[in-house]
Amino acid sequence: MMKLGDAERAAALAALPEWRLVVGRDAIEREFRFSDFNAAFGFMSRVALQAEKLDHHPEWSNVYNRVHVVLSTHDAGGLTDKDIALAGFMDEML
Ligand code: H2B
Repeated sequence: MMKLGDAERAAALAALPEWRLVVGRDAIEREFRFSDFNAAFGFMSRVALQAEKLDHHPEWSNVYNRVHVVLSTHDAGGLTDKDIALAGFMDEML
């Protein structure tokens, strides 16, 4: 699996305006906010099923109605198209 090059990275991030690069690490992050815990956990459940299907898993944490997500491909040591695909899926789930 190949890490994204500079041009691919710029194009991918332009298409994911709610996501930003993590400082000091080759990863992207986004904070999701929901109406309540039930909505947040429902989102996490749908993403979890997709993550298993893709065999690609988020680093995330949940506090009540907030879900903080970091995506990076551990096997590649940085951002790959798998992270971009999972970020896109999460955005579509809203
Ligand atoms: N998720 C993420 N984010 N990065 C990986 O490199 C990764 C993963 N690798 N999920 C998968 C699982 C790997 O460990 C299994 C064995 O396929």
